[in-house]
Amino acid sequence: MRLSRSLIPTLKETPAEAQIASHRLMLRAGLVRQTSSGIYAWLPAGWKVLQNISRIVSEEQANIGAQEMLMPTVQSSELWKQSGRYDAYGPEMLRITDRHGRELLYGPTNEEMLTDLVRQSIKSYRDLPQCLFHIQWKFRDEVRPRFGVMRGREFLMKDAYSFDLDYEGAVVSYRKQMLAYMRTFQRLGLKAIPMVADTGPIGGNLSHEFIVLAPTGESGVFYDAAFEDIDWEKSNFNAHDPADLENFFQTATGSYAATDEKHDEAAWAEVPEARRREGRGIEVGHIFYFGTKYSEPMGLKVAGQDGGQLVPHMGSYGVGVSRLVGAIIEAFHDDAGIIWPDSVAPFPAVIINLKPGDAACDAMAEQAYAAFKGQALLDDRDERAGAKFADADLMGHPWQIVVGPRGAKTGVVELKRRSTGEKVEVSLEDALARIG
Ligand code: P5A
Repeated sequence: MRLSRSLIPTLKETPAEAQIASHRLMLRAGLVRQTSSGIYAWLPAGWKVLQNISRIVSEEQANIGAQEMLMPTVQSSELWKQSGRYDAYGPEMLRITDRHGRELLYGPTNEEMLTDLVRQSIKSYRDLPQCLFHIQWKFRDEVRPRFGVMRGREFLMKDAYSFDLDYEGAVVSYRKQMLAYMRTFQRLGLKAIPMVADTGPIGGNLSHEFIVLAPTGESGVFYDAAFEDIDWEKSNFNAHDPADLENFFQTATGSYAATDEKHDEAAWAEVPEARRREGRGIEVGHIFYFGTKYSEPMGLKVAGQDGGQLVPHMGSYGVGVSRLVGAIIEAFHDDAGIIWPDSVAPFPAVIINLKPGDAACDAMAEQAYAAFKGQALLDDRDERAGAKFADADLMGHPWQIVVGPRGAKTGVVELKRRSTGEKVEVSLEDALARIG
């Protein structure tokens, strides 16, 4: 993308309405703009980040055998009346009436809709287990939308739903999702800790929240430092071997970790003092086992092996995809701006042409740009060098390739790594090879 021709409206001044670093930086780096309270447009660079996160989430879901699909945002009230949640959900649900006077709603979650779809097609125990997910916009009319995309009214969620024959099967599905979550957050560069949680309007009796540590987080957290050292991406837990899954689950939930709502002083006292950590955190995921809470009232049944009928046990598993953009920025920024982890950066590199119009600089910058096949950002604006450097740091590209008149003559660029600030003068070929 050529910056001179792009809608990436960076801001020098700090927007007054933004209270936390990630919200300020998302506005300043031109990632999003608010269109109504708690509702955001994702501008080109922001949309790329959201897609990168979605791709990682989706790959790790596939890795545990979940199937991707897409359900609509608008739902009929009928299914919610069957489950009993239409009235219970209250003012957080955005209710709509169509021209025929039918009651519709903008989905805050999809337990009912998927239970209905499975009920239409699954008739036998042989068809289970099933696990399906989609990445789709949700709407919740939050009383107090705040902190930008962290607590929005419209937000992007990955929601998965599992259907098993019995409790034992559902526990395996639940643990697989937990493993997928630990791998997902690690690939995003985040240390997330699973904590026992309340189930709220989703319901059920087993639930974990995944909390990323950040001083601006909405939840107070207490945890054992044992969590800090586990490398989930590299640890070889096999999601398809139940014994190994059990082993994983013990590792993930065996040490003390709780949000302030669930904090237990007696259990905390047993954690050796040197390992006790207290802080604040952001809830980036939440998983639930709720048995037959939806399958029973909605009449989802399958024929069992012995001729009888079985009511499937279900769970649902959410990741706050748009909230993650904010959480990642909370974890990775400095005074100058965002520091994107390579896995989610909107562009792997920015090529800064210090002197557009200079034939040698233009030729070298274009050569570098062409090597990225349109995936990098080319700063070809007619701006001062200082402004370009400041914007590159603000936008947080992992690498900066600086092309200036002196180097352009000798085939040398300056390569800067945003995360360390390290700068080296190398040939363009070497720079491209290092970025990989
Ligand atoms: C699980 C999947 C559910 O809705 N049903 C389907 C279950 N769980 S949840 O905890 O209510 O939401 C899942 C994750 O979505 C994110 N989230 C939000 N992100 C931005 N703005 C909001 N207003 C918002 N509400 C929820 C959180 O990351 C949460 O863990």
